Amino acid sequence: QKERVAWFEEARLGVMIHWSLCTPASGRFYGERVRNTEYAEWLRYRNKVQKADWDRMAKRMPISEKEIEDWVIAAKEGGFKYLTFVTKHHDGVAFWNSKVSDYTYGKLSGTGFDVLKCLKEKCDKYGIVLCAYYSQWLDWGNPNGRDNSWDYADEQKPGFDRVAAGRGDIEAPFREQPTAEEYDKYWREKAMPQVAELIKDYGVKLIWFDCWLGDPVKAGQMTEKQMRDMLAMVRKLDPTVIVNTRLGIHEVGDNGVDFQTMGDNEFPARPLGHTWETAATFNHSWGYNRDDQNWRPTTYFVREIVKGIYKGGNVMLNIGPRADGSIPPEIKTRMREIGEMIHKNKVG
Ligand code: JFZ
Repeated sequence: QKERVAWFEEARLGVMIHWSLCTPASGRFYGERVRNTEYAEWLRYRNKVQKADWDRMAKRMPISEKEIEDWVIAAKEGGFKYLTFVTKHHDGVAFWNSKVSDYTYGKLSGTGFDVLKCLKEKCDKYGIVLCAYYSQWLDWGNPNGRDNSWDYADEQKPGFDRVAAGRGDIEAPFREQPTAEEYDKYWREKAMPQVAELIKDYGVKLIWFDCWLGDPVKAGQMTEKQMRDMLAMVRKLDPTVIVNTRLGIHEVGDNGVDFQTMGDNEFPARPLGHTWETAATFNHSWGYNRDDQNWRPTTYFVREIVKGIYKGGNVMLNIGPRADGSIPPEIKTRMREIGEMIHKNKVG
């Protein structure tokens, strides 16, 4: 396990890229802001966006090799060593041509474009390590996934209100959560085989799983067996691939995962005795949100990086590109300035 994380500890700095179907909406649906959060990537859930409306977003996000190369160049110039791309967020849409599920950007956009394949080529070209964020717990696009009470509502249930549904105001109990069997079907038939594809077909070196902190088993999110089976599969496919605690397993070390994911912008008071990483955004939302223009200054991030390294951890900064794939200028400037401060002074 120590050997497995050596490259990651040495790398120290990473970038994350959230570019998913939320980007064309950029924090609003029919003029209404994303409800009760600044996280633009939660729009589908918060505003109860119906599947047909959501899927159409893919046609409003054209991208080419050039923008993807720009992501990697921005990482390189900033002195970042690895790049964690959101391959599937909570909405369930995969950004590679998955053979497991055709709920992909390539199919929905009609372009057939394999974003991850292109990104892999660019990362190889510039010597950046490709890593994958994968939302294993949540998948709002899968009928067996959790928490989608609006697309899969049971209209036969007493009290169902079609007008409220049209407004996007339907909540459970009009659709129960999937049964344990149904959810397990999602886990075995989509989540596990897709993660396998990421490792086998794209050679990603890190799987950045995602669920809320706390105990996922007690919270009824995933079973111990599901999480352990996922980990065992990753280990078997490629023993050099590393995994974070947001798989739902909090133990770091030989019997557990490889590093701890801290809360957003959170640093431990003292070194933890194991590998860890803090992920942070330049503003607040992870996906591009036109209503979130609270950009923190470059000096703030340089301080975060120094603090992170001083406490023995990694720092990963997030880019939320716009629908056309371009990096917002506010982020571009900050990344370049970070690179200048660190590398001109020969710190890294
Ligand atoms: C999760 C996602 O829900 C979010 O959309 C984004 O992708 C982010 C990187 O990960 O959000 C979280 C999950 C857990 C914490 C913070 C944000 N946490 O425990 O501090």
